[in-house]
Amino acid sequence: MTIQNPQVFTDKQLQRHFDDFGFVRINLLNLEETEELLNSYEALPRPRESGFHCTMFSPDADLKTSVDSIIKNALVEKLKPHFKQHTALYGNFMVKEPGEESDWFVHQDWTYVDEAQHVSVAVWVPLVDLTEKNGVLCVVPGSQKIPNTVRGPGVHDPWTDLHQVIKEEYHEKVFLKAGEAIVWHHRLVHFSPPNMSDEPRIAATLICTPTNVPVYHYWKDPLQQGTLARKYQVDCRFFMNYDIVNEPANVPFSGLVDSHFPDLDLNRLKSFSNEPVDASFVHGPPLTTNA
Ligand SMILES: O=C(O)CCC(=O)C(=O)O
Repeated sequence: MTIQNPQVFTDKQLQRHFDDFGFVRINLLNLEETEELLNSYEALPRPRESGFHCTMFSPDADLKTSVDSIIKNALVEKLKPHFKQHTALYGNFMVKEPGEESDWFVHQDWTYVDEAQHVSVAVWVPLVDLTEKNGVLCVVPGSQKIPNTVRGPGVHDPWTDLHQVIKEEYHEKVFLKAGEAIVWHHRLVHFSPPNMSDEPRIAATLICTPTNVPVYHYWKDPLQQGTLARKYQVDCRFFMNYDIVNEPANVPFSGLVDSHFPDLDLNRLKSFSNEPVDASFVHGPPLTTNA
């Protein structure tokens, strides 16, 4: 399959970094804006939870809808100067409470668009400084170049055999400051270790897709053999009501798609990196200042 590399960013330097490594860093929110978003999170009527939790996995559609509008209000205008033509799909808070159970696994995000032609991104903004102790975000630079374009609940993960080596050594830690954003390609492999500090590590995230391009969700029935995934056309409302486990309902079915992709080994993964990657490698400071 030929994969196009459409432009996401207005800034050429950002775009080049994104094409090479699959992510960029942007100074997005100032101190006041960061605090305001943190206060909005604290004020939410939500259950007490432990480990890693995020609002998009909540069964409470009202909570998800409130979070979506809080995050869009905080981030959309700030992102406008950076994006050529991306729009916000939905927002979500991702939280690591202190403790071992807040570990979050090595993965790529779901597919949101037809990736043969389009690129979708996650904008992830920690509301506290990231440290070695509190669950820093870790990425595998260049991994977005691996063209497994059908991803979603139940779809086989071709990275399974590499999870351990990625966690132990083959990654880069991205020490973002509170209010700074990382924007990653949805195929970028990433994870975050547990939060072993005494305070929750709270982040806001916004999924963005190219304007006027259909949004899809792939779902594979875990009880069914084979590699066929079901494809649905969805929108923001879908994600406010989705429970992830059950088959998507009340959205147009767009057909069956083969999700097969061969399992990866470390040599294949390394061939996609532009530079040696190890756990001590850190990219420089953010590439832009506040817009
Ligand atoms: O919040 C985190 O630590 C991990 C975020 C993540 O994996 C995601 O947004 O897909």
